[in-house]
Amino acid sequence: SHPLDLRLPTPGCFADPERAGLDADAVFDGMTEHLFFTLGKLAPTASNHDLYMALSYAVRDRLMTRYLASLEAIRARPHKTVAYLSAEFLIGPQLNSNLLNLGISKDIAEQALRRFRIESLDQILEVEEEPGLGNGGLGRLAACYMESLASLQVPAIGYGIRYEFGIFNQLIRDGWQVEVTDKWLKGGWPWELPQPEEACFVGFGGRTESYTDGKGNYRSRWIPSEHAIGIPHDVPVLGYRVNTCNRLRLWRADATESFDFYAFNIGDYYGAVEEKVGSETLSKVLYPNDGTDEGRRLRLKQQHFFVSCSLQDMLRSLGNRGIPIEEFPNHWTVQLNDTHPAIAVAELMRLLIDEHYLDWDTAWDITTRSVAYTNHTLLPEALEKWDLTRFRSLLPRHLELIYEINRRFLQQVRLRYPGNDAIQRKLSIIDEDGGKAVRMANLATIAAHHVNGVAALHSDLLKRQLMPEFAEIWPEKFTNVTNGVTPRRWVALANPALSRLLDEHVGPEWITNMELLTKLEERQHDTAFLEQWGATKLSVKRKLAGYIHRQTGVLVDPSSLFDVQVKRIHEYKRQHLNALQVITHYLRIKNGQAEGMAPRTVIFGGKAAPGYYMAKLIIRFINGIAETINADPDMEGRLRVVFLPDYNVKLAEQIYPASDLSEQVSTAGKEASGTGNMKFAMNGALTIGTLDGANVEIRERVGPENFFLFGKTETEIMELQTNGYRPRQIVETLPELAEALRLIGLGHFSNGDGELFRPLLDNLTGFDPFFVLADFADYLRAQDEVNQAWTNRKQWNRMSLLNTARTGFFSSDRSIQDYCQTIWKAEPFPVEITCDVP
Ligand code: GL7
Repeated sequence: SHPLDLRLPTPGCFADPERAGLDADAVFDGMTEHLFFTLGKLAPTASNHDLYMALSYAVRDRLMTRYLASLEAIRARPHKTVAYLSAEFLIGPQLNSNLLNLGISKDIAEQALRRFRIESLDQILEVEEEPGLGNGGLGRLAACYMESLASLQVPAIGYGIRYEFGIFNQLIRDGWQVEVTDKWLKGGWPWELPQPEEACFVGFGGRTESYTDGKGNYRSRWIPSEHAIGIPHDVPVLGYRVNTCNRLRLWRADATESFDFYAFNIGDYYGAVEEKVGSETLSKVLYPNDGTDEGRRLRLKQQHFFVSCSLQDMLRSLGNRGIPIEEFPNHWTVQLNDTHPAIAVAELMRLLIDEHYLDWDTAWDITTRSVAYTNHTLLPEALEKWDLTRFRSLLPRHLELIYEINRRFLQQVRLRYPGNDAIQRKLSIIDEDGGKAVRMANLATIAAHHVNGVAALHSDLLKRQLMPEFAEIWPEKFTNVTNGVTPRRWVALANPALSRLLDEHVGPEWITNMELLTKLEERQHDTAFLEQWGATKLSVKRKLAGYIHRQTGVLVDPSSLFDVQVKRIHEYKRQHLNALQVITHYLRIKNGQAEGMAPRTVIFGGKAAPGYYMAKLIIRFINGIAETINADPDMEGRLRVVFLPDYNVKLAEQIYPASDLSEQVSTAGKEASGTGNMKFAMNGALTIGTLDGANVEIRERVGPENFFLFGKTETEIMELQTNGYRPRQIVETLPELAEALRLIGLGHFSNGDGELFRPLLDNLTGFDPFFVLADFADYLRAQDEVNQAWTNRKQWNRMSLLNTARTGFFSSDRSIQDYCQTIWKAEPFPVEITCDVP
């Protein structure tokens, strides 16, 4: 047994890891102290969760010097800081990533853990709850960007919402998705630092009035009817092996007071309680929609809440440092992650004009020099529009400001296109067709100094299809920054086996310079190395096979081809296209036409928005197919289908490294970028995909011979749409498809219930809005190619190696460098720490 040792840890810099408190003894000491003092536990009775908490606190202690030094560096020598505004930050588990970025190896952590009788770090990582503060790609992108900003030593702050309940947990019951509340805070979350003294007030509702100020100026003021308080909860974001530790500032809403005493005195007790409850529910729950706008009033309230707090915080920090407000654009560059924070345009104008008494032109100049906007989707159902009446009732002053912004802008449009009423109607912030509404994308585009799409194709379509008139007025405003993902989480942490191989053959610098991976190409004909490459993949697949068995009871063969589609369930992402292909595969085996078909394990994962009926039916469909196929003795050793429940960051970290084939099969023109596609390719999976989003660039980089392309192009899809598309005719020409649809209609995958999947069948054979059937034959052809390639394993391993070697471009470090150079004009600012300062 080990006696308690109460020495304080000495966090420091990397020059001297011993003194920096990053060795096993120091980690053990830190854990011991936190177990005793912070958690009130004795080591012999500590649970794995206690030890997780203790290790997390010990690790967090070791971030503090860097975190405080980073904040102090900016205060002492102001540098331009990136403010990344996002309604979602899907940051994933924190412990392992902080260990990695600090430089506490798994071995050191395990030396410390063994003294608590824990053999492996994984046992402790397993109990960590991840904060699901995002839906999918958009939220995860924000998290990768925060990590890369810190690793590149760029001063940055992420601003968002600390939802009490994140994205729901998904259960599968009788093949259906069941949603369960995500109580991620229940065990205590050790990674946040609440800062109640930096709280901000936010108003809602009420009315505006005009008045004349002391200088005889005509002004407006807002008298809100309701308030909320935002309490910052800060999460340190450490860069990889650097001193920069930025801050993710998440706002939690609190009621302004425990009682409205006036209402209380006049006897309206319930009215008083209502305000309290109303403001407390503001940050209660994340809306579980991925790329669909529901126009809910509470969501607009959430948006205004976190945006207002964040802008007030930025202005206050200038004030604290004695920097004049006119300098705002030199100190802050404000990035709007989609239109969710677009109310920032009006709120910044309001703060500058109403609360800091600037004139319109100065305020507009400051706003437009600070704000930039990233568009993440072209889908019309995702473009946020707020009903005008509702908007006015919640944000009356903002609506006045938006009218004035619009009036001035439309005047410019009028001068440029005299008499062109159609253009004015299209560009106006106010939608006048049907019920009047505020179009947030137009507001963001008019104010932003840059508007960017998230992949080359998407940015091009944004300019040519969604906003051609804006692009004509401001050609220089529109630009592209192709998305990226952080190699720390998605390669180093998720795939230690591959990382060791890369360290050995490329050198450990790949982790901050992914372009170095091209060095792997030297090995592409080295038989022994290719075998090692394949063996590494197999070892990771064994781990996933174990997980699949534990979770679903299905036994899968690790040497079979792991064919994977994990992402939110959406019709445009076409999980049903993949499912139909599985049925064809099944039928070929059944009909004795499967000679030469390699054993496959088809893996699906993803959540459906709770109100998205068709997506939920697709989940039921996949589970129905899985049940039928996995129970059929003829399929034994040949075909397995798995739906892994509750796809999240933690599960993703297990899946990407264990995949052979990455399914990226969206209808061309619909997926803005995709980022899972990048994680797969980096980890050596080959892609079967359409020319959509970043698939286009992935294919260009890995080489067309190392990518299984199929499907209609965006242009061809558009042509089909205009010339009239008849899916039923396609069925008539494709017997395998007809047979698959017939079986579904007979209830073959639903225990004889022929009605269950009727809506799906009707959708596909009626309108087929996402052109599933139009791409089906070509998809089968590409799947046959996959099968062919897989049978020559050496060749496959070579293609896999080239995918890893050539996807360095998709590191979020590259994306962030792009943003810094073309949009933010922000630069690295290394933080120095002297070792002897505790
Ligand atoms: C998304 C896109 O759908 C996705 O293709 C993209 O990779 C991601 C990040 O840029 O943004 N847009 C969107 O509204 N959601 C996305 O995930 C929800």
